[in-house]
Amino acid sequence: MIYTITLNPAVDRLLFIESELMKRKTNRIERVAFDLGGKGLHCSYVLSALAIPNKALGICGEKNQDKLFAILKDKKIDAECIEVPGGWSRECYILLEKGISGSTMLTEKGFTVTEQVKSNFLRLIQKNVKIGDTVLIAGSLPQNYKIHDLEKIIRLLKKKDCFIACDLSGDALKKAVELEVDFIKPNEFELLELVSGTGDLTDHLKELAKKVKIIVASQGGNGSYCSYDGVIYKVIPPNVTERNDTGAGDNFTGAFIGGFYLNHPIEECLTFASACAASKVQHADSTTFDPAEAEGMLDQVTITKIITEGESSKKCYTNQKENA
Ligand code: TA6
Repeated sequence: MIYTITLNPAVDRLLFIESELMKRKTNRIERVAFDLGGKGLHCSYVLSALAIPNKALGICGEKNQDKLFAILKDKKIDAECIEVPGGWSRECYILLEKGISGSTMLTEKGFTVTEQVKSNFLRLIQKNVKIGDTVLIAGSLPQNYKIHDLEKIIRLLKKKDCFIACDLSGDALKKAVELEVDFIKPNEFELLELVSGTGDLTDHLKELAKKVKIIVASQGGNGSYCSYDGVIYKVIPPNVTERNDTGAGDNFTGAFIGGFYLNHPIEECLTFASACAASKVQHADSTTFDPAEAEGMLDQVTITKIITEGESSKKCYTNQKENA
C-alpha cells in the first residue's frame, strides 16, 4: 500500500487574470476556480488516477473541512485527516495570466497545530501504515510543527521498515537526508544546501547518494537528474505548450513513486513520470492530467544514462536515436 502524508493541506484558489499582471494597473480577474492544494494530496490524486491503491493521511482545519473533503471526493481521493479544532486549512493562490505560460503561486502559512493534534496524527499513522508500506511525506509543515515532530514521523516509519519518500524543503529536507530516507526531490537550489563540497551536479548527487537511495534533482522545465543504484539519469521532458505548471512536480513524484512501487524499471518510471507531468502542465488547473496522453508522449522523453563509477562520467545509454 502507498500512503501519502500532507501535514499542511490547502484549497487552491485559481485566479485567471484577464491579461498580463502589472503593478499600478487594475488587474481584472476573469474567473476564479478551486482545486486541490498540498503536495501529498496531489500525489494521491495521480496515484488514484493511475488506479494504484493509496490513501492520503493528513491534518486539516475543522472550519473548512467540508470544502476540502468535497474536493477530495470529487477527485476520488481516499483520505483520513486529524482535525485542528477551530482551525482553517489554508488557501493558496495560483495566478494565471492570459497569454502567459506558467503560474505564480502564493501560499498561506496554514493552521497552528497543538501537541494533541501532533500525537493524534502519529496515532493515525500507527493505525494505518503496515510493515513495508511505501509512504510519501510531501509539502510544507504547518505552524508549530517542528523538525523534531517530523523526525518522530520518519522514525516511526523506519521502525515499520517503510520505503520513505520525502518531497520536503529547507530544514525538513535536511532532516530527511540526515535520517537517510529512501527518496528525495530537491530543486537545484535545495540540492546545493544539502551538500558540503564544491563540484558539479554529478559530484553533488554522488555525495548525497551515500545517504539517499533515489534522488530526483529537478531543474524546472529543463527536466531533472535522477541518481539511483550508482547511476545518474538525465531526464528531458517532451516539449509542450505550458498553461499551468502548478502541481507538475507533484504529478511527476506521484507517477514515479507509483511506478517504482510496482517494481517497474527505473528508466520506465522516469519516462512515464516525465510524460505525466508534461500532460499536466498543458491543463489550466492544478491537478488534471491524462494518462493516455502521457502514454502517447513516452517516445518524446529523453533519458540519458551516465555511469558515475570511475574517474570521469560518460554517456552510455539513451532511449532516443542520436539525431532525434
Ligand atoms: O505543488 C503544488 C501545491 O501543492 C499547491 O497545490 C499549493 O497549495 C502548494 O503546492 C503548497 O506548497 P507547500 O510547499 O506550501 O506545501
